[in-house]
Amino acid sequence: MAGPPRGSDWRFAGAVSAGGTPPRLRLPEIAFAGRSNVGKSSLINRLARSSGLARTSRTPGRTQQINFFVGRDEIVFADLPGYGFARVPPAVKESWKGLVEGYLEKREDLRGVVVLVDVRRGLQEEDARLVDYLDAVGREVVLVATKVDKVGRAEREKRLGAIRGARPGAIGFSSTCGEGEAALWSELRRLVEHPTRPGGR
Ligand SMILES: Nc1nc2c(ncn2[C@@H]2O[C@H](COP(=O)(O)OP(=O)(O)OP(=O)(O)O)[C@@H](O)[C@H]2O)c(=O)[nH]1
Ligand SMILES: [Mg+2]
Repeated sequence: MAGPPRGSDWRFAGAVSAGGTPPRLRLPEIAFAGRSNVGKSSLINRLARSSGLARTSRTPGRTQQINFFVGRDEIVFADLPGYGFARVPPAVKESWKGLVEGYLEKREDLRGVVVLVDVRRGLQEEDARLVDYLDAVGREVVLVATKVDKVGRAEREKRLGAIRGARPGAIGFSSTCGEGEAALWSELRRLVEHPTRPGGR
């Protein structure tokens, strides 16, 4: 990558719902996962410098599909549906699991998964379970603690310290002010240019 793709370098490249087939893009891919409303789509828009690329919303759990975005025919971002929202019927939970686990296990060009947590909440049970699962299936994980603009400096350092105790190298991020953007891009560049198993076969 010469530099991060920006703005009009990006395009929507399709979506997949439970039971469907994801688009074949044949480019190094990074997925973004985390609780509903944690800020996955906002982070994608920030990294892409394209405000309307991924749809953001105040209503958690609206999207039950994986959306794919291509940046300059060099990299793909996959926006995964969020988990952890209250009052979902078991059938929806099952279809989420089937869609996301099938994707995470089988997607050939997947180079790594950015797992987002809210800096104020840290790693909750479902987040820790996802990270353990990704470690177990051999996927690279980049942990991002987002919405750091919502807490003061002292509080932020304390919370980031706790999160880094569980996952050294976790990146503090804000989609609002752009903190952590360069650090995250440099991790993504590493995953794209120096792939490890299983994405880099
Ligand atoms: N202050 C602040 N607000 C944020 C940040 N990131 C996201 N938000 C807000 O949090 C809400 C949810 O953001 P989304 O990006 O839609 O979250 P999501 O993880 O994609 O949610 P789902 O697609 O439902 O799983 C929106 O109101 C965003 O504006 C951030 O870094 N700082
Ligand atoms: Mg979203």
